[in-house]
Amino acid sequence: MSSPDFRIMGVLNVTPDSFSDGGRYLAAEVAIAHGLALEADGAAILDVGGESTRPGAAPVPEAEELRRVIPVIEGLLERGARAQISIDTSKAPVAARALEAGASFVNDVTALRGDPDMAGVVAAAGADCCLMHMLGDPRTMQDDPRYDDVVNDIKAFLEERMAFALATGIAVDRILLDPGIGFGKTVAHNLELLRRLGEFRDMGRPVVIGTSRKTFLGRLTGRESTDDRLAATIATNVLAYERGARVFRVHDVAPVRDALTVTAATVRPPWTNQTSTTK
Ligand code: HH2
Repeated sequence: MSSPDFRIMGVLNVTPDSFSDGGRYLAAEVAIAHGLALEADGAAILDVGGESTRPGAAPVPEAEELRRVIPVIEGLLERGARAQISIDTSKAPVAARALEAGASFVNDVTALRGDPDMAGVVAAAGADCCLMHMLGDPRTMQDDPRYDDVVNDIKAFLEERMAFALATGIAVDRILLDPGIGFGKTVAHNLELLRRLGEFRDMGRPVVIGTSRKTFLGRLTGRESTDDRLAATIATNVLAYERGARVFRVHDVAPVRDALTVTAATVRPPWTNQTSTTK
């Protein structure tokens, strides 16, 4: 197998109310074991989050968020996790503690707007940083979202956020960009973003995509349960790879990894078989 040109970011939610897996990994021990399993399945990044961002989610106090995520990061590293640890937070003190504990990636769904100290924390640590688009905030974002042109509007937002990040001392090669599927978007907006995802590749930074189990997939397929949205999740990730995304934030790492491995081998010529002659 040739080395992949994509990375899978496994979702490790340590929250009682995440939209698809809330509560399952609340106990640190269980979360650590799940993180190690995601790594064994092929996650190159583990995205540890202690505050749900689902539509209508209630904010979590800093002390509670720290209590949820720090033992999980420490435990993962104590058990020898080699995946890059990402902290999914919009609070600078939570990011700072997580980076001290061994995380090296900050996934801030507010794109450095939620906490005035966040950019400085990321810059000082030299951490990777995903800038994601969201319209409004999680409590209001699905109330009638509107755009002039969803792709151009989001590209302009990400350009502005990238300029801000650079101005505060974050190195350009630490920045990743994410159009924020489901964050203030209708089904039609999400589909247009996926269809035109190649336009984000032109911005010159790796594109992150997070469609995993999301509501628009349930709306399209009629699958009410988030557990039944794997096929739809795979379809969108394969498509996103083909259109240039290179980091895939998913709950179901193993099947998405297989799908992307085959997609990458097909799209990236030439594939040479170093190990066997099977069909
Ligand atoms: N989606 C969610 C959370 N964080 N980060 C990035 N960069 N991109 C995304 O699309 C994204 C994200 C929402 O999914 P989930 O973590 O499963 O749910 P919750 O926010 O309820 O914990």
